[in-house]
Amino acid sequence: MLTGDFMNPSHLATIPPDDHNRVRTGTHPEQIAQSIRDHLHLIQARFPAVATPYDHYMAVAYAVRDRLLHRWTRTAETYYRRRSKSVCYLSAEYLLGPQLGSNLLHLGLMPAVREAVGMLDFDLDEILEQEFEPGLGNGGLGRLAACYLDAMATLEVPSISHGIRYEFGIFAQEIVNGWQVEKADKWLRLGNPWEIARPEITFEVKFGGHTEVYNCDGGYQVRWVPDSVVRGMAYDTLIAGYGVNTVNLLRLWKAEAVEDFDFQIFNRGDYYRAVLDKVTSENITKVLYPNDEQAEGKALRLKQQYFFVSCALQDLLRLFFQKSKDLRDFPDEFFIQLNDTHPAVGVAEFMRLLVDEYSLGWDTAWEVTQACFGYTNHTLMPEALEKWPLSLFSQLLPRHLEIIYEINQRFLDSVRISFPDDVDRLAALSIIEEAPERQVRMANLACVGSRAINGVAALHTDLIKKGVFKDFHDLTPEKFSNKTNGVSPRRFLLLSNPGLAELITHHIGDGWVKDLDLLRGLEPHAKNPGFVKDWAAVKLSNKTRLAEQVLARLGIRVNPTALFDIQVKRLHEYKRQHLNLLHIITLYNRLRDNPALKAPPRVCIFSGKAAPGYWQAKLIIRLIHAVADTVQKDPAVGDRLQVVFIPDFNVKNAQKIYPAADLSEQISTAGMEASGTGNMKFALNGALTIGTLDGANIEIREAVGAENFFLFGLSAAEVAHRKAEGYNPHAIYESNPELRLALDQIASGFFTPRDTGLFKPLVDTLLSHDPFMLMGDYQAYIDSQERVGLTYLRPERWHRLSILNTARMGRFSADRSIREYCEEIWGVAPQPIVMPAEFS
Ligand code: 26Q
Repeated sequence: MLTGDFMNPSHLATIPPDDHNRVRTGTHPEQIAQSIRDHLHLIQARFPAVATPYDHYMAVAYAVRDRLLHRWTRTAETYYRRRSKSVCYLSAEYLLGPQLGSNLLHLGLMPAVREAVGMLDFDLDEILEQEFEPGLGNGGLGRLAACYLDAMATLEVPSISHGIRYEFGIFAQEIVNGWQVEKADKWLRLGNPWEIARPEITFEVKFGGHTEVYNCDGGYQVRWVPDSVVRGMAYDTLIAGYGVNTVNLLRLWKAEAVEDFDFQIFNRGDYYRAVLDKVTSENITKVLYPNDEQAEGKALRLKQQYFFVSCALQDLLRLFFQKSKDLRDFPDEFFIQLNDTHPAVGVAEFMRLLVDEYSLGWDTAWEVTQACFGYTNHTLMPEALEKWPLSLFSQLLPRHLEIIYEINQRFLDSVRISFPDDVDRLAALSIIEEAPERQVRMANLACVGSRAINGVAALHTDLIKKGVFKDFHDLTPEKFSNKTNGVSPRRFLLLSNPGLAELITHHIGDGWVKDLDLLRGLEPHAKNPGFVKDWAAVKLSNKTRLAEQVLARLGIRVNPTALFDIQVKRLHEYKRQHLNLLHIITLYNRLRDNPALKAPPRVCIFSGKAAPGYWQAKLIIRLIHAVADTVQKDPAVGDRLQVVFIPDFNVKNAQKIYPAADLSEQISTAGMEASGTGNMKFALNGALTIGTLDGANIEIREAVGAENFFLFGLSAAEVAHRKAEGYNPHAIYESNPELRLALDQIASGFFTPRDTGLFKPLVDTLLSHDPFMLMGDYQAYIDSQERVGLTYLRPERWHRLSILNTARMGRFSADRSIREYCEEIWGVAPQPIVMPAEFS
């Protein structure tokens, strides 16, 4: 009998809807191999005989992306269904690093993909090397954002993050005759398999023009009539949690021309202007500004900031209206976190959207805004505080300036109630700086508009409360808190140091990957000579691997058993790479004077980029090379001292460097480095630290114990005190013969005989005012380095300290940081994602 079941739609519905997907996104090596073949053939149009390693990389990446996608669908659907409160993270920078390796780890697909790739006769390690990393950030701040994406997804925290899809990321650094040369970073040239273009998700962003008041429902509303409009288009990157089903979104915005707008001009026959407008629009997201810690008042930079923030907030409101109707509920659905002041114009933009576009009354709009913004400060350097000249601001964002005036007026009126005649206080709190030039202070806007303000290490938070934000802290101390930075244990241990990860897992299990405090379980093993030996062997093999790369790239042969003394970070006078050089020169002089000196062979490694316009930083790079050459050529020191500069510090190179370090250099002038995160990556990989009492160094030292940390130098309070009482660097130079010799050598051209005056500007700065107090810390640093050398001569002890160091680094996981943000600021709870049975 015909039951007609085959015609019955409900019967069809019993077939798992994703059945074919299960095959397409299956995790058996055969299925993965088939998927790679399909991509190579059907998407990339390549046949095996001509496919390059890069083609193989693309095919594997697409195959992995397919497997991320159905987890993302499930995640988005779950958030939607549960109406989960989400974090919206706004950052102008994300320094993600290579995606393939970390995605394989997070999805648990490394072994299966390795096998699949083997079946196709490809080589996974070669494939992993092919990737152009998205270098969409300058340094610490951008990399922190990337570690936080990892932690949010791993902790199953509902989040959507927004940023800018720069066509050119941070420049590639080449070294020519010892000088830094910048090359454009064409990371998108061969396509980006990780992004999903969303031509259907676009928003218009206005610029310039004027505002008008009009009558609406018996009241007044303001209309902004711009003189140009740009369209933002979304590009999504999927961010997978480790060992969970959560896949969150990083949504990056690209600027495009708005054709409609062009057409008006076209019709008037102004073809050239229309084409020009297209170019101008697209310029907005062309290139990342390569300066950190130095705010430059460039119009294009403000355009970038406003552009991405406006797209993000419009998109957020779109999502909000999918769930709810009443904007007063917005703070129950979303929290918006500002990564520094770069997205702080968002406070004014959100007010504009609520008041002008959604007709909310001012008071209600302000209440909603203040309830859902948080601001993280990342700097103590006054020159890094963003300020925009009023003239520029009003030209680009006339409506926002009106809104800022209104916010400021109401805010200052409220302050006046408690402090009626305190003009200094009012001037310090004002969002508008009056002299020497009228400017909008973005940090003040962020503070006024936010419910929570935080620093990134205990000392940093203390210093901002007493310094730049003192008046805000007096007013609303409850808004302030500390959230010490953290790093991803997945990327900076599991992925980048597989040898150490395996050794650790062998002894304490693999729980540490998601609960870094479990590393404590290593402590008892520090007494076990067998374990110490294995630990030392892993370090040696990491050092050997780095030595091989140094030889291949630079032609320099370094001794892998020497002490690897490493400083890698952006070049900055406050980070004091040149203090490190003064030690190297002193050690060199001592070795020449006394070949019997009791000191281990050392390889001093530097890596880092200088902002292209930062002359002193570039000169320090040149000096590193000059010293390296001189030392290398001197038979008197042989392999007892070597200096190497590894060009183009980026995430990929960093992952090879941290695991090979014995000694981590964290030597900034106390009170200048907000936190530092490289310090955490080194220590997690078993390097001991030589450092000042600055940023997170202080907390690292507390965690690992004073005996694992070579402390030296003035404290932040002492630095301030010495400056106040009249600091005299020249007197220190006069009274210290070894210091004098080192500086005289630099100044007289000992390291650059063919250009003897080259480094005079550097030495002049040190001897005249020495703003970063190298002279003041020199002797303490040299003495501390001597202790380092003597400790390294006792390998058993060194490795035992190294083990304890790693064992006590649990607190510096980004997971801990994100948990604190969730519980103390965001009010967002984890939402586990459960896959339907057919995917399990
Ligand atoms: C601002 C305006 C115009 C152009 C560029 C900028 C700009 C860009 C990047 C200003 C600053 C930055 C980056 C700052 C940064 O990386 N700060 C670091 O943040 C880390 C994470 O919190 C800390 O660990 C470091 O201590 C801090 O220096």
